[in-house]
Amino acid sequence: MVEIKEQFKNRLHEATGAYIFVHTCPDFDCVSSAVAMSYALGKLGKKSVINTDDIKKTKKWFDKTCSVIADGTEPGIIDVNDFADDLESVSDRIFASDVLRDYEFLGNDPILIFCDCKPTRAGKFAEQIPYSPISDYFTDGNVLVIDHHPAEGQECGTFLIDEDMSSASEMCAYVIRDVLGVPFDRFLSQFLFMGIASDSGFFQHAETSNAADTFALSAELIRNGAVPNMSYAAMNYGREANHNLYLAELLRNVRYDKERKIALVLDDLGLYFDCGPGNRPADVLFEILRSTRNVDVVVFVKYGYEEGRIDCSVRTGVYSDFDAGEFCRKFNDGGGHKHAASFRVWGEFDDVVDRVIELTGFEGVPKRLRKCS
Ligand SMILES: [Mn+2]
Repeated sequence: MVEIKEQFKNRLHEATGAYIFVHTCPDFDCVSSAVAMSYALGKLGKKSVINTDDIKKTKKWFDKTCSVIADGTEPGIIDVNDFADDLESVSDRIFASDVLRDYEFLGNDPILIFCDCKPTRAGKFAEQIPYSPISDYFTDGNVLVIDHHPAEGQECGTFLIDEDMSSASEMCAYVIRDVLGVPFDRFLSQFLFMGIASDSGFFQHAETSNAADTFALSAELIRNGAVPNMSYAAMNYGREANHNLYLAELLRNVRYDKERKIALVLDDLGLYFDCGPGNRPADVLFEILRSTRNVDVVVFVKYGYEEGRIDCSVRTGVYSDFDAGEFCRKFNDGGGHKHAASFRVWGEFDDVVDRVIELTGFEGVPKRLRKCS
């Protein structure tokens, strides 16, 4: 279990309020951990705001988790209306603002909490902080980092970093329970469970080093109201039929290297426009490919949401010794874990593919040889 420094604990207790940040391209884990921290601090009378690079996605993950809390309520036992105020007040704290503001209601001694990221990975806010009205708060003692991505050299703040953790939500759960002393109610349990389940691929990435703690904590969250099957459904159900079309086309055109260790998936611009970026497959595609015999590494080069931007995600199999995080850090803005990482660059699609091929040592084979060997 993660060890929490005294300095970290003290600062959390002393702070009058908190600016909470999530990483760029927000996912269930960073949103859940931020919402849970905000909610738990609220229980202690400390107000907070959640700053996000992408309000649409943040609200989407937030709403999906709330829908589980609503649907998962057993009639007659707990009334979801009991949580209505909490839901609303947390939702109000997710700010859509493009610029950082100094909010008076956070008191005169606020802290900055980075959930699932470092100050440098807080999207557009990362550059703003030093020039913003909250720059005075941005000091070593005021910055708390809760992250399970590898440490990246010297940065501002007091760190709680543990690469062994399943998710930032798991780390936040320990902070909330053991440092803040806030009990897990249904709201906290569902959000924290969602982050853990999502980042662990519904527990399939659990490794021996920490899995026992992850499962024990998850059991505690389920006992306190998290709903596993509905969490899975909220994360994965409701796809458009176009998603399957996109998936089928990409799978048909996968390139394998000579030894079939690397599966290279190249996005298709036509499909991207026809099916819509929201229908582009990700997790399903990775699961199909990395469970294919011999495949060790899956690299997916994608068109970014803005013109000229190329995104790339890398996943590796359980037995792989390829370090996806190390590979992605060779690119500007790249980062992640050993088994799951990504980067984002600006440039030509084909140039990025060439660079990926060069750096992975991918040796392609003529198409005719790729037929079921
Ligand atoms: Mn995470």
